[in-house]
Amino acid sequence: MDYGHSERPPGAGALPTAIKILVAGGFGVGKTTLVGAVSETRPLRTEEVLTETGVGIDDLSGVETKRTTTVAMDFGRITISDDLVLYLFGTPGQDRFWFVWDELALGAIGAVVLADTRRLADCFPSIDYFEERGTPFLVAVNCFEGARKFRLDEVQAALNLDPEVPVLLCDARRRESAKEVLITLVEHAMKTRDARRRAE
Ligand SMILES: Nc1nc2c(ncn2[C@@H]2O[C@H](COP(=O)(O)OP(=O)(O)OP(=O)(O)O)[C@@H](O)[C@H]2O)c(=O)[nH]1
Ligand SMILES: [Mg+2]
Repeated sequence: MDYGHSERPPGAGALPTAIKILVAGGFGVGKTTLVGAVSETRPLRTEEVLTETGVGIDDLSGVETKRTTTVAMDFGRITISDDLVLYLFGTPGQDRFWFVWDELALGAIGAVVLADTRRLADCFPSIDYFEERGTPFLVAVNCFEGARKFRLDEVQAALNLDPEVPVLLCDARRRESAKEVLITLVEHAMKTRDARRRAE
């Protein structure tokens, strides 16, 4: 049966809004882990095994057990409510894959920048990228065991973030924690958009 564009079968409800979100940050901070933890579909991964070729290039300090790296992107989907579905795109963490970012960033309403406090500076390139493009983002500190615990205001100061950029702690392996990060980002992106509209 053809329901056309506006007519939908009884009980089908309105189509949910689909929102695109990027998950960025330095090498090995847990981007693939986060997308996998929240995704309700089997996440698409483009992992390649880390090989001898990467020795001296890929800095494995802190993630010595890491065996693979993302070469193109991670993709996952999460339904937040009846009217909101998030599509997640995890970026590759290594500098040599920067060319993928512009494609991935198209149409994204915001970005999660994952950070590891043992290697905080690794998220500077991601932060610069989103600041330059005016893409709303937040910083989520992925709490690896044994990582020095910083107060959130210390992270904010160390990264020289605008006060309105949300900074929160998360565990990228836990679905509820990752979901909270995503909801905070959507709220932040909406608030930023409204503020920009008012300023126009
Ligand atoms: N202990 C601990 N390990 C984690 C956590 N998050 C990720 N890991 C581990 O850290 C390693 C790196 O995780 P990935 O999710 O591959 O990181 P990534 O950011 O996608 O890495 P690239 O795509 O290579 O940049 C993996 O071995 C994970 O199992 C965490 O919160 N705690
Ligand atoms: Mg990855």
